[in-house]
Amino acid sequence: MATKEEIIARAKAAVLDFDDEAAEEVAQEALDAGINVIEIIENGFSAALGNVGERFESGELFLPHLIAASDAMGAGMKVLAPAVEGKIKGEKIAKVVLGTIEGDIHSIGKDIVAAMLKIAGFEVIDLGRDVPIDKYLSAAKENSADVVGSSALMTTTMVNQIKLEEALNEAGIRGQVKTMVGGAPVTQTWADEIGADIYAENARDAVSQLKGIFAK
Ligand code: B12
Repeated sequence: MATKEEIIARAKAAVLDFDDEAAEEVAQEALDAGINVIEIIENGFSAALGNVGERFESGELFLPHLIAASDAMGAGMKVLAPAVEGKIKGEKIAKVVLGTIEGDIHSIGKDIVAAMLKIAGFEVIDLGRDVPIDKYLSAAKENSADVVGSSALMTTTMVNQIKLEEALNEAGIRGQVKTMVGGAPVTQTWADEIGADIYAENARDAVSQLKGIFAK
């Protein structure tokens, strides 16, 4: 049987090779071998995608490569999804409404945050990507959410996180929820500037900050 390190290395390779089938296979093998899904996501798929992103930025790779790499990661994540869901038992720590902000279709980071929060015992209402501000509002109200989280991957869409703050205020529910922002261009300074309650750098940080607030 392959070791954990070998499986993680193959998960990385599947994304770097843009190979959906290999990603599915290695995800299944990771499950069969009882490897922690967090490790395969963070150290395998996500690490490889980070590498593809850097090579895209340096001009070595192009947009079709990015799409193919994120598709491969998506294929692997689909296989891991039931394991993530399976970990969700018992009483939830808090309810988190989460989505990628209006105008932005980058979903990979948000999906990782959603998966890690679920694993940690939070209920996550995942609204998907390119989420209209109104949809955050109705989901927050309907679910009596404790947290409204938004992801933005572009400098052109992070401004919509301001709209979300304003809309929650106008709807009179800003006081009942904590707002959480994240995504590559988002910083603590940005969160402070727009009045968001929580900024987290990555999924692990998001879990630990929310646990700090809600897990008593
Ligand atoms: C993959 C990718 C894509 C994929 C997205 C696939 C998908 N389903 O998500 C595709 C190919 C579709 C794509 C499209 C585009 N992309 Co693109 N893309 C990327 C890339 C390479 C990686 C993003 C990623 O997934 N990273 C991996 C994840 C794991 O990291 P992450 O998202 O940062 O998430 C982590 C943290 O940020 C945090 N986090 C994330 N969300 C949240 C939310 C909360 C609440 C919290 C607490 C934490 C948190 O936790 C996550 C896990 O640890 C980045 C470059 C980069 N280095 O960021 C460009 C990048 C974001 N894209 C960019 C652009 C311009 C585009 C396009 C406009 C390209 C085009 N010309 O068509 C379109 C976007 C169209 C649109 N309307 O949205 C630019 C944005 C520039 C800017 N203005 O800021 C970047 C920076 C590349 C570049 N340098 O030019 N892209």
